[in-house]
Amino acid sequence: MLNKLMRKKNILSEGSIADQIANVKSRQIPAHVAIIMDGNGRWAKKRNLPRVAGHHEGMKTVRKIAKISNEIGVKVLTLYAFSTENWKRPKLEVDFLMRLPGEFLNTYLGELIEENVRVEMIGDLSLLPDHTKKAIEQAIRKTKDNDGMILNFAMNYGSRAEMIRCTQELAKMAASGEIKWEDIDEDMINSYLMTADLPEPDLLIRTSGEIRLSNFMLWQLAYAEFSFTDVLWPDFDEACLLSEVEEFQSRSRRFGSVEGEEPV
Ligand code: V0D
Repeated sequence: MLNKLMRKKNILSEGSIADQIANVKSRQIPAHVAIIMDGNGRWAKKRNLPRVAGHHEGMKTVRKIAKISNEIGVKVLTLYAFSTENWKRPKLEVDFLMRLPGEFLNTYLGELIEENVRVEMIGDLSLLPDHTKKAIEQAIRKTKDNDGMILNFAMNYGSRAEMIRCTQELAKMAASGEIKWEDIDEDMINSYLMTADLPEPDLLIRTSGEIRLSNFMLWQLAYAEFSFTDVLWPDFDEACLLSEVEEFQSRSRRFGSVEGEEPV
C-alpha cells in the first residue's frame, strides 16, 4: 500500500540505482525496447561545442544504455543510429558519424562480448563507406554465437523503404505463382521485414522532445507503448532508462486491471 502510494507520487525511483534496478526487475520487463536517439546536436550547442562533440558523447550513452538494458533483462535493444534522411547533413558531419561505429566497437566490443551481447543491424548497409561496413561486419561476426541481449542498430534504415521492398518481394512471388495473393497475412509480411527474427518493440522511447516517428519501424510499432522525453540523448542515463521502464510497467499494470480496458 505504501509502495503503491509512493509509486503514484513517483518517489519510489528516488532511491539508489540498485533499488531502482531491483524494483524494475520484480515486474515485467519489456522484451524489446526501441530508442530514437535525438538531441546530440542540441546538447553540443548548449555547450558551445561543435555538433560532432554531441554525437561523440551520444556514443558513450549507447554503451551505458546497452549495459543497463542487458542487466535488467531486455532481450532486444534497437537504437536508431542513422536514418536514410541523415545523408542530407553536411558531408563532414556524415563522415564523422560514419567513424563512430568503428570507434564504438574498438572501445566496447570486448565488453559486449563478455556480457554475451549479440550485435545486429537493420537497414541498407550497402551504401555505407567500406570502413564502416567492415567494422560492423566484424562486430556481427564476433558476436553471432552470443545468446544474450541483441543490440540492434538501425543504420541507414527507413521504414517505408523496408515496406516497399517487402511488398515487391511478395508481389513478385504472387506473380510467379510461388504464393497465392490471398495467403499474404501479417505473419508473411513480418517474415519479409528486416525485423523478421525479432519480437515487436514493446516500448518506443524518443529523446529530446520531438514527438514524431520519423519513418522508424512504422509497421512494427503498431502496439508499442510510446514515451517522448525532453532529456537530450547524451544526458539520458541509467536512471532515465529505468524510469522509462517503470512507467511502462505501471501502464501495463493498469491495462491488466479493472481500472481500464485495453484501449483501441
Ligand atoms: C550518433 C547517438 C554508436 C546518435 C549515438 C553511423 C548519433 C552516437 C553507433 C554504432 C552513432 C553503430 C553500429 C555499430 C556500433 C556502434 C553509432 C551512428 C551514430 C551512425 F555496430 N553510436 N552511433 N552509429 N551516434
